[in-house]
Amino acid sequence: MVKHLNAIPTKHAKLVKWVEEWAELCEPNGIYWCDGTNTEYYALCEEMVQSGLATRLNSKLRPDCVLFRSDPSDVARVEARTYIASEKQEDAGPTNNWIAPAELKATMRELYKGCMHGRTMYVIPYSMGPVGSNIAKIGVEITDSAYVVINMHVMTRVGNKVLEVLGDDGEFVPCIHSVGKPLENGESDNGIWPCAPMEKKYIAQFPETREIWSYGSGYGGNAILGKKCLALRIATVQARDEGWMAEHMLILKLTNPEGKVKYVTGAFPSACGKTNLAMLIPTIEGWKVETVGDDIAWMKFGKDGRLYAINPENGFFGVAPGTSMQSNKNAMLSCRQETIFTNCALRENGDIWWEGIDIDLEPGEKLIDWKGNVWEAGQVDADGKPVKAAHPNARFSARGRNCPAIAPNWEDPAGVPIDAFLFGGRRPSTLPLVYQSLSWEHGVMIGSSVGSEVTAAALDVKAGTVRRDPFAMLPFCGYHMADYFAHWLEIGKVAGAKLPKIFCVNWFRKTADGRWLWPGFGDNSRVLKWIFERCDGEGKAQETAIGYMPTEDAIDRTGLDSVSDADMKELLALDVEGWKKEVASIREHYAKFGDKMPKELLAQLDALEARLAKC
Ligand code: O2Y
Ligand code: MN
Repeated sequence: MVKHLNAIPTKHAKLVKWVEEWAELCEPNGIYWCDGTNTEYYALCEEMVQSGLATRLNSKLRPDCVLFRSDPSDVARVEARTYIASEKQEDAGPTNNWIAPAELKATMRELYKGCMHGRTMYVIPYSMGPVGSNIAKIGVEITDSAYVVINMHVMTRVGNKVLEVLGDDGEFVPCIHSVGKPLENGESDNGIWPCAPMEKKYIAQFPETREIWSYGSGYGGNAILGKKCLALRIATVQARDEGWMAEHMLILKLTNPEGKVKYVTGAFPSACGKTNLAMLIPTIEGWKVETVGDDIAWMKFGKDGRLYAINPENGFFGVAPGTSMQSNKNAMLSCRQETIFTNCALRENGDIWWEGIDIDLEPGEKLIDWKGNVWEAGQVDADGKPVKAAHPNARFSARGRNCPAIAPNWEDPAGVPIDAFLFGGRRPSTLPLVYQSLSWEHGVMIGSSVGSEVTAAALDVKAGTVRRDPFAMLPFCGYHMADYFAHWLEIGKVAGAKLPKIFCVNWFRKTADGRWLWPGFGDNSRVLKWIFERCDGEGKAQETAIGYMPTEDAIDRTGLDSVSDADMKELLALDVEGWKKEVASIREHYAKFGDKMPKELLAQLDALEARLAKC
């Protein structure tokens, strides 16, 4: 019997039995129940600083901040090792990896045997969403990583207050995590956490039994299991079965100069600036954007028929490189204190640094790079390629409450009523700056065909190829993507529903010679203003083959000299020939989903094609 290192804080017999069974298998030194207090958080930070796993940053420049370095092979989510282990393969669909649950559990059980030797097993009761909210869900993560525990403190709501809501027999999503077997001669002694080789890493979701098993990685979404594993992969299945929505969406609060408020959510594939949009500082006089969430939205119908959204998270797991006071001042201020940095570079003055932070180094200043090596500006590798000081997927885990733009009601357990859904990707051509769907079903078609153009170099594909990422959910949907499209259509049929309006935005249009047509960042508030007006049945628009488009004078360009009349014309032009190619490309994308593809969406695509033929 593995000993408990502190008092068991719950009478939930099923939970205690589950924890003790896993302890028997994993054989840790002891079981520690996390209480979620600051004392616990800082004690774990100090322990990791003392053991060499973490570096404490300069307490004047970055109070209460720590820096971690991961194994160079453990730096991002591993989609190739992520599984939706439903009983039937057809329920996982063609876009998810699948192994039969019994087979996967048998394989993983072997890996978990004795995997926590020499380590503590932490038990983390956590709530996704404000504790006690009727939209929130409870999970319990078992992990052998103190780094994961402190990240769960930042990203979720942890501890005894969650156990109180859970009571003696409440429902929870069991989540088991281990970084992998320790080295033969004890823990790694090079200041990084261990991990398993790629072929032994598994990030497994069991949708029918609502379980998460993760082995072999200590990084981000692979290990902080409340985020992508519970709040998206498991929650999409719960949402489908219970009639709500779990989406990969930011949530922002938009206030006009008269003080009128609208709430907007937005789904964009990775690297399209979701966090930047959620924390935007408007360039138009009198408008305000406040942040409710930057990554995930859970939405349920209220009694008034509107969709109410909560941010299930408690913080931001933001990508560091490229973040600066220019690109995202609010994110920079969010991570000034109480922040966990991972795979960033360390300055001589005890501050962090990354590419694109827009902070000049002292002449000749040497950094410690994300691999722990000495680094100098201009350094190149043996092939003459620049060596990066921070890993491109380096992260900051910052608390929501430290964001200067956080909406005062961001933790409202009832959620916020959503007025508009935005979809977008990186599309240098064809898609206009913004347009509005003609109907809910048309909007679902727009969401289901979201994509970003990839560069030929990046993916070994033809330049201009669009990588489709429907609803920005490709790696995060816990069931067949076509059934998920059908769920979106079902939401549109709920009796008495007062649905958000749907818009497609594209901040990434370029001219034929490669110049950006739209400045983006704070100037995206000008597009948000038009969306706000459209939600009120105002805002100048014309009906076109692809949807409602702003007239050329509809977007407020006051004080925006960089976008000429000709640029605006190009940003809002209907490129009929480009759209005909787009229809063909969406048809190819839909074909991947076979017979399960909802007929309504195929009909929407046919209707779009017919409208374009008339142009
Ligand atoms: O590499 C990771 O584990 C992080 S991925 C991530 C982190 C924060 C928000 N979104 C994402 C994503 O991949 O969508
Ligand atoms: Mn995300």
